[in-house]
Amino acid sequence: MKNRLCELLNIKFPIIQGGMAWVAEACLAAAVSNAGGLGIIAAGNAPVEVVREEIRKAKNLTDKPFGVNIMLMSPSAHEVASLVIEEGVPVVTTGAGNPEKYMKKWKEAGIKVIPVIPSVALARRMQRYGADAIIAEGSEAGGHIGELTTMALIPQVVDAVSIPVIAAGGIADGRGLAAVMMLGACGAQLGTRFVVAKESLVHANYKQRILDSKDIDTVVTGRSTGHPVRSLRNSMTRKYLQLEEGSVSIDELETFTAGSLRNAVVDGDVNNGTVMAGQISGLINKELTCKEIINQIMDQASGLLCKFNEGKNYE
Ligand code: TUI
Repeated sequence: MKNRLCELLNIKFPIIQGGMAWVAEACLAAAVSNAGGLGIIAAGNAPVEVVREEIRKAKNLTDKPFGVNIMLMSPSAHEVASLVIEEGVPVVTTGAGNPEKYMKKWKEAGIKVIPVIPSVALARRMQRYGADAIIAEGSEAGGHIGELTTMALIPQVVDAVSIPVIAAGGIADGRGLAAVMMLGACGAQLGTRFVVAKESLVHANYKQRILDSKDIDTVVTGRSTGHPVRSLRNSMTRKYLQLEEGSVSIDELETFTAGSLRNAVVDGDVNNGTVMAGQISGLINKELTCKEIINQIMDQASGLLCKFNEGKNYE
């Protein structure tokens, strides 16, 4: 299944690990890259020096390519945008905003630029600004989301651009990868699946909440603020939704969630913290190594895609 995405990124399998704030640090990213996918370090809201340390750590843990995700709403986004050039990071993904003001300098530095986008308009715009590929993320995803589902978004984006499209949102196994490839994607980005990897350093309570969750356990908060976020339902989301129904200001809502992702990921407070996770959480029922996750996905997807090629898909 080596395709033009694998060639572009110099990786073995078309699987990218999501750039999840607080979760996607050097150990997880290196494990994914060592298993043949593309590992990603998430800068999140971290100060630039913390991100630099993680990049250097990843360089010691893998000789394979890895990327850095820049969360564009972060106060340190601007500095991290220069850091990736200084550190010679081969791939940059971006989220939660439009990265066009940085794209020229990243391209000049030889970085492969892959923005995450929630709509056709933004996909077209990113291609015009020189993106090497795009990640089209459906609203099944955890964290900050757009409006469209993966099923509706992917084929429309695929028809609108000529660069490789990577699908994200709602994918956790080989059936998901095969399905998005049928929609025209060249690969998949997985977040929630890699949160529950052996190499993932998130608190055991966070992993357990995902392992225990079922299909309808995620909820979207923050629609009224313009920054909708999907996470597992808990006392934090219940209180937030109550506040959101009342006449609380956006500032107050944002203050209410400040630090809450860290509380869940680092301290394991899965009741009062924000447990960001996608709708596919209910499918995840075992902690596996990154290598096991990637090998299982590739075996399952290639089996399905071969069967389809042989015309046995209706059996
Ligand atoms: O970025 C994500 N997922 C995230 S970021 C995050 S940290 C955060 N926490 C609270 C509020 C906001 C962020 C947690 N999860 N996924 C990629 C993604 N990007 N989803 C949607 C977008 C997006 C949205 C708007 C990309 C571009 C965009 O452009 C708007 C514009 O400026 O034109």
